[in-house]
Amino acid sequence: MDELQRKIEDHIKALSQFTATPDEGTTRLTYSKEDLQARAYIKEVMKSYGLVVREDGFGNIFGKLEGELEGPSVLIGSHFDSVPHGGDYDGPAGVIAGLEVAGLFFEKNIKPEYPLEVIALIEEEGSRFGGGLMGSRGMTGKLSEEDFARLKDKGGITTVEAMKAIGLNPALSKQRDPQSIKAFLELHIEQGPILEEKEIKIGIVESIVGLTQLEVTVEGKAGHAGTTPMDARSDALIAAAEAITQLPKLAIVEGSGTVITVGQLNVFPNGSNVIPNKVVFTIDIRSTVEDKMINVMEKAKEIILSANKTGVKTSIEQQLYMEPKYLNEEVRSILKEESTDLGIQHTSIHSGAGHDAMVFADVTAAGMIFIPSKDGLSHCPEEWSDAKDIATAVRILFETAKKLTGA
Ligand code: HGY
Ligand code: MN
Ligand code: MN
Ligand code: MN
Repeated sequence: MDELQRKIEDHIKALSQFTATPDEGTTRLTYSKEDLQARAYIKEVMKSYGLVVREDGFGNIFGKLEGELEGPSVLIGSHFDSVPHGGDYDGPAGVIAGLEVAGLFFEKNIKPEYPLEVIALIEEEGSRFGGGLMGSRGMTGKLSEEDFARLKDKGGITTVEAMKAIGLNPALSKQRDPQSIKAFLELHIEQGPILEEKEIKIGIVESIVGLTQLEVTVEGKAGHAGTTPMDARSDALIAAAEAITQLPKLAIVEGSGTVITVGQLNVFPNGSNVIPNKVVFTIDIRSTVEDKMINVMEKAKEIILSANKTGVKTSIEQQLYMEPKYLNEEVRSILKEESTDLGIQHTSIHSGAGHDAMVFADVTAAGMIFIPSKDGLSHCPEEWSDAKDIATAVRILFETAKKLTGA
């Protein structure tokens, strides 16, 4: 195993310890104790590579290698939060790749013309505050300071309170000046089966699926499970269930490339002998075609609102809306060229997962590469990718970063 691969293995092992659910996958929620542990580790590695470390008002971490010029910077990294009981690679693989690209600049004592900034982004998954892509949306002005400060987790704790609780400075950071960003590069695991099936190690991401997230609240009336006649109930869970079971066919009729998922459902008061008076659930809708995504979203809203006639009250909050994105042509061709130069077989690929790169694509030249996911699995403890493939990606990103920073 070469030195680079060994370092990558060490980083993966180190970060994998920072989980709230040891032995049951990685659960690292934003501004949690586990976030703080991962944050400290990432900053340590940044400092060991001579990077100037700072955090913005959202808690995104930056490790900057100064250039001959003040800016704009080439950003390289990914997110370091996780889904509940997720894997060790979704996000961290990209942060680690960014760190090790900076490590190669450091080892070879390369001084770029434009600065290189390794970036570790917060709350991409939305597991704590809902919606997701929070760190990148905050940086690019897609999430206003007020909206950011208003966000609450399931326990009613706001972002600002949660930041303070772990000693982060909750000074709400303004959107970063887009002029200060020259490009954004991200390595990510594919989270699907294509690269593994094709036996190709590198995917150059061409497009990213559009995605929208809704949070639905259904309010009924609590009551005694034993003494309340069936015709005298307004049961929030039954109403929610009747609506939810109608959702999958909305995506199925749109054909492949359009999907809908209800991943989170909370029942209140959640007593086995109490008629539920409130249910809160999420709807995640994705499509490669924006019109189809909108179509499914509108029909889902109709179904939810039609539940009102059964004596419950429903409300819908849009937590995220991202249209499908094409990534930057020029960066894509550099990634292809550098892969070819290094003799690495690669293929163009579409992403069915959302990523921070799709947010940065609105303000700068964004590029993304994938490595294979074992059995195409992700968002589960079985998620695994080969450190050897991360090392290969680092080599491609190093050459690309040199080109983009004018090194
Ligand atoms: O949900 C997604 O596509 C990403 O993993 N946040
Ligand atoms: Mn991810
Ligand atoms: Mn993910
Ligand atoms: Mn070259």
